[in-house]
Amino acid sequence: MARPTYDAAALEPGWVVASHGRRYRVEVEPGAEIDCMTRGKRSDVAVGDHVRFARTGDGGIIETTDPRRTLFYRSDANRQKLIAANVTQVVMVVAGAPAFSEDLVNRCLVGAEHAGIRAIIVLNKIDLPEAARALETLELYRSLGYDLVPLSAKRDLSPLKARLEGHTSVLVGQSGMGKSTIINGLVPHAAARVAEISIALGTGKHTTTHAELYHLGPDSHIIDSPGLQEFGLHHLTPVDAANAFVEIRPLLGNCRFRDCRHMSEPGCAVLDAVARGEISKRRFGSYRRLADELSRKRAAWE
Ligand SMILES: Nc1nc2c(ncn2[C@@H]2O[C@H](COP(=O)(O)OP(=O)(O)O)[C@@H](O)[C@H]2O)c(=O)[nH]1
Ligand SMILES: [Mg+2]
Ligand SMILES: [Zn+2]
Repeated sequence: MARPTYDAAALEPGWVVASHGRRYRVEVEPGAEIDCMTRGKRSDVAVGDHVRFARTGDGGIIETTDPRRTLFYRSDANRQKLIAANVTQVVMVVAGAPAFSEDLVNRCLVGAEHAGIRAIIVLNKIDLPEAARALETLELYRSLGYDLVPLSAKRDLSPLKARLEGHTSVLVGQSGMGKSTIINGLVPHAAARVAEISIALGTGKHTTTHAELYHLGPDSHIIDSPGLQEFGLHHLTPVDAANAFVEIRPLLGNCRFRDCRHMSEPGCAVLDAVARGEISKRRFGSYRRLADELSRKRAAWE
């Protein structure tokens, strides 16, 4: 095994509180942050990671990452795209306008289930007339056991505040849903900090082009992430996908064929539940599209 090029005893511990590409802000103690890089092409460090870094003048080089409690990430055919490490809760933010993609909601939920992270859904902008239809759509998720929190970030964030207590949460969603508005409502001076970090990490614009962690209290933290257009799940098998749909999971093992794909097989417990109306057609459609995509991906590999 190659020996590390660093002196482990000289490394300092820190907490990654902002990331953009391979540039990171690492908190060494409350209020004290250092700009760090990774070595070479390494980019497997995420906001929320506890790391060990070597000082280099006024900056640092991240050498190791401590074992993670959780890792929330997406993936395409080529690579993983880390979103946040060590979070205990994914907060999916949607709104009535602009319209949100239900498939994207399902994919985020699947990603969270697969990573073993609790997920809740915030319906923002309930002050808009379009909220009524969105709420109707989302009742399905409440019936599946997901906590659904309707609110207006511009008026009152207290319904969400209670749910953030004691958690490290990551806000995810399409752009325009109100993630930054939520952060600005929760964290005083957040907007100023985004601007400051954008300059430090060289992102240039004052928009959420990087992920960033804010402290809400001693045990409560929240991570803002860049807007999502898609949520690739190439790290899952079709069986993983079935297990990540909370209403399909308990039926697995009840199908006639052990390797049932729940597509058109006779004696399929999942298809029977769909026919009886116990599993929603919308959710099953989402599962099918995902499982289809994942099995085509595997076929291409074989
Ligand atoms: N009517 C209404 N508009 C909101 C609310 N929250 C955010 N917005 C608006 O939605 C737009 C997108 O918000 P932003 O926080 O930038 O979304 P992000 O892309 O998810 O970070 C902005 O014009 C906000 O002013 C809300 O509760 N009600
Ligand atoms: Mg934003
Ligand atoms: Zn089946």
